Amino acid sequence: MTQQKSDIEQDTDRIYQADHGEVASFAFDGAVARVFPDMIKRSVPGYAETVAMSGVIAGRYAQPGSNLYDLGCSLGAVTLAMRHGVDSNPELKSCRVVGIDNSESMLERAGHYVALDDSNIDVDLVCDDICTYPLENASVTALNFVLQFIPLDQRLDLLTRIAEATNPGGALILSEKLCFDETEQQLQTDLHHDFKRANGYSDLEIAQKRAAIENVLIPETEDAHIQRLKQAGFSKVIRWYQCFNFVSFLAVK
Ligand code: GEK
Repeated sequence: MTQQKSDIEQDTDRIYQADHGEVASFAFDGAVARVFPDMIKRSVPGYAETVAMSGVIAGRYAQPGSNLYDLGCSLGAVTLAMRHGVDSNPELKSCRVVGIDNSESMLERAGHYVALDDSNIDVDLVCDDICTYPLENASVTALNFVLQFIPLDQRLDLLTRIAEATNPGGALILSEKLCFDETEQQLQTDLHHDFKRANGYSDLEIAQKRAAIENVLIPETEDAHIQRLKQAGFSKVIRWYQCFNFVSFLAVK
């Protein structure tokens, strides 16, 4: 069946516009999936660059016949960026891109975007928990703005499984919200809120989203990330990008 663009109409994010009184914890449900492209673009500084460069990085580190994983793929923006990062290289046409997310609402919409996309590289979308899904023969894995939602005590195990599944010379792209020491934290938080205000969010929306996400998204420092990536089995880690309090690392096995 041909997919129509109208199947995937997106809304402007107004989830926290009205006063919620008691704000419920944030969840990746149908309402969030429907506004997700607008929400992430207006909330995560540097999101568009991170997606686009994930495709560029995939083009450099992909290996023939291997899997490229997008863990916590949401609507598949990075899945498709990685697909197009490799599809012009004939040596990489045997690669497979696998997008995994445990939100059915997200994956359903991701399926529409993949169906509308045109490329000779296979894409599989899997609804599963990235903490248990078996990974193998990976050359590039993207974990973009997802580790921050995984319980702290499961993060090393996940990164170790990714490193073990990664072929020598393969890479992990890890993008996260960071936390900082006290002085820098205030400055970075102010800049992040300025960014959200500049994108049309009101102070009420910013405050309610913050309350909803407080116990769900747990950021860590840059040092904690770099140390754990090395402990997990990656030999070289660089910060290739930062925009305010959002960062992206490239970890090579
Ligand atoms: C992007 N990477 O567009 N297993 C599978 N999926 C999970 C799990 C889990 N245990 N925990 C959370 N998720 C995307 C953006 S969004 C980031 C990623 C954000 C999924 C969750 O369902 C959601 O789709 C995604 O991780 C996080 O570059 O909204 O800030």
